[in-house]
Amino acid sequence: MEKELLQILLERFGTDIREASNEELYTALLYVTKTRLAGMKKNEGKKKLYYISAEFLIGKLLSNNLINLGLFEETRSVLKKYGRDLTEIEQMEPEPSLGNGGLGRLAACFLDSIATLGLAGDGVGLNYHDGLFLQRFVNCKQREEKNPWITKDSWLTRTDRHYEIPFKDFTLTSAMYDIAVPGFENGCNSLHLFDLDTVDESIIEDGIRFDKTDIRRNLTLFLYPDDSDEAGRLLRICQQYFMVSNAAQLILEEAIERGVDLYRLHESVCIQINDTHPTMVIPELIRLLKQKGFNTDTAVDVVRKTCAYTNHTILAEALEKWPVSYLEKTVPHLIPIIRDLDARVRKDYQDERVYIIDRDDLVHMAHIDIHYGYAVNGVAALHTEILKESELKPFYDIYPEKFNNKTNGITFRRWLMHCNHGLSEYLDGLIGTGWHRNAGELEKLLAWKEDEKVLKRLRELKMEAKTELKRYLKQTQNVEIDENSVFDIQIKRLHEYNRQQMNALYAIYKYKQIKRGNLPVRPLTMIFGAKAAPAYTIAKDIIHLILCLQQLIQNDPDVHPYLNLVMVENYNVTKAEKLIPACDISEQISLASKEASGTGNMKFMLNGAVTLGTQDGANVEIHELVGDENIYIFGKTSDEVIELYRTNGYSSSDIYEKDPVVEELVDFIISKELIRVGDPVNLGRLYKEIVSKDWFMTLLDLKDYIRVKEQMLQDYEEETAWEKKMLVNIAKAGFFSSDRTIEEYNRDIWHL
Ligand code: 26Q
Repeated sequence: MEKELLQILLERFGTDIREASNEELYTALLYVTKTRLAGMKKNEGKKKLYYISAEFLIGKLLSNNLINLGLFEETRSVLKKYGRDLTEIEQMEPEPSLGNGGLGRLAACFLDSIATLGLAGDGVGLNYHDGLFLQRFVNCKQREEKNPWITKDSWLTRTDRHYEIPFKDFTLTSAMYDIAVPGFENGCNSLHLFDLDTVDESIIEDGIRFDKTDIRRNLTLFLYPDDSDEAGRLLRICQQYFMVSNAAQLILEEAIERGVDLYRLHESVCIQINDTHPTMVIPELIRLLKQKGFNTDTAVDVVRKTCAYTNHTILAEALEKWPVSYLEKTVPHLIPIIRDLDARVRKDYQDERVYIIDRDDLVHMAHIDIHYGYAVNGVAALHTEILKESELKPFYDIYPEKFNNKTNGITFRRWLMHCNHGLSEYLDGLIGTGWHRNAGELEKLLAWKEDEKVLKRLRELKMEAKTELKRYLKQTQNVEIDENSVFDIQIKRLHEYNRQQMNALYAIYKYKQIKRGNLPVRPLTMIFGAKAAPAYTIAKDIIHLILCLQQLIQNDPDVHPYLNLVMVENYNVTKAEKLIPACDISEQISLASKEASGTGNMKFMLNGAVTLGTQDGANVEIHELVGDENIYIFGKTSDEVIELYRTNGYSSSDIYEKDPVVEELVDFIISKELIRVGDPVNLGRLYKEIVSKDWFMTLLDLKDYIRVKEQMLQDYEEETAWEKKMLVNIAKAGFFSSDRTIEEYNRDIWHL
């Protein structure tokens, strides 16, 4: 490593390790690492997986690649020898902005595990130039800015694969870029990202506005362009079709190169459809096979045996339905195929609920996946049960054999080895390094459950991570936090079902308690991180509430010594890596039945935080693993919630009117104290929404939430008992390794 690094620094910058700037050192390390990656053995096998996804939230790659290449320690010590610090250097790397939340981060963890297990499996997606917007806070409001992340020297490698992608009025020529995906001490796969040479960033006006109709120039600019108007929705369809037509052409071309008989494609290829965004790959593959001489029956049959679908949500607004007229305006050549797929369904089943095209001429993308794929999976046990028993019941009745659960997982390489060196190295010393590959070995830690020294060391390591976060927030956002306070963290997409508003109401509760002289024994630091979709008004109002509370609390000398509230700007993977190791209380408070799985919950537990959560998604499985002692559960169950929806039995105004405690907290949203710092329009709208609608039932669980959180803060003071909870959470996290998840996908679905 040292020789290569010195050589590149000399050739490119005429400098050496001691004298180079951090930026020059980063670039040189990028080059050395890329060269090593290029020389790695490729994972191969008779059958190859293609994981198609609109998002790959891969995070920064330098450290992770070094870890997986087995070069991390060496690099760190070479740099140290010259007085340089890898942590500072990796800050120079821009974070790829190719995802939004859980689904995209899951895809990234899966790529790591697929490569680590030595399986042949590539990711396929889009090379968004600006990805998800960059979030700024101005006057307590979110402002969206463009987020260019692709620099001259990057992990992307341009390939010479190009495909012609036909749209209604024009044909576009794609270009494929690759990012290497090294397994942990194993072979390498690729992430293929498709792009257009004609994309033109200069069409972006102020903020993130641009001409949505200029497809040639805008196609791969942004992830999730605003689709509140028709032009935005047509652009989304064009993006999706561009992604899957490229994927389908790549898959067939590679199969032919490997000498595969296309009539037996399913024996050599498997396609995983990550949510409904890549669904059009099904009709597109059928179209391409027909062009190659297949009759329709055979094409449908082969494609059905090749594709599998993962569902990540039951939220109605996320289940994609496209009007036939939109497809007519963008990809009319798919319409006869989709109509044919619908006709086949109608012939076999006389149940409107399972049709592909409904009576309003809407194409239900998930229905295509379920009828014309061979497997359907949910992402946590509870979620899969809900799919089978309610959301997708009519399909489960037809195809019980297709449905299966694959509880999500996370890669421990990034979410412990990379993000928490202190804890990771301590575990190595205590239980050996076997857990790096075999996460179940973390259970060995249980042998130390009664060992005072080990328990104290866990607390010290948490304190070190908290101190590091304090330093980072001071440096990046100029906020002060107290490392001796309890760190209570909620980081995830801003959505009403995640109920950040409930956490904000807790902050109001605490604020009022302190004002009344009920002072906590230890200060509390509440940390939020979240982006709101640009067109999601209420989500932005919730951000406004949180930022107003932050100002109010930080400027109140009575309150600030006991309570602090910080919203981290532009929450992303890099920030998650700083926040998660430092967390004491992990907030997982979605309305039961709404969070398909959650994966942040797993990352926190692995780093010794204790969960405060509802009986939702993977929280249920965490609860089963750690037991009642080591998790704090509150709120209504998913059965109770589903029943309330079914009977229309929830009324937030009832609770608000009957319960003076709830009323007082909610009223504070429009109090003169808050209006003084905030905008009455946003606060008034949010107040009204909660009192008169509250679709995600915040007020239903509010009091139970406050009660359990108070209990948790009290228990935090029982030092040894709390340390044991930390230890058990770490020890039991092994099940949530994405290596386990991928082994299950391979065993039950892919058969690579
Ligand atoms: C749909 C239609 C129009 C515009 C956008 C969308 C859209 C975009 C993104 C719909 C859904 C998403 C993302 C969903 C997502 O991230 N789901 C999360 O997936 C995780 C991995 O399985 C789970 O852990 C989370 O519970 C789930 O919320």
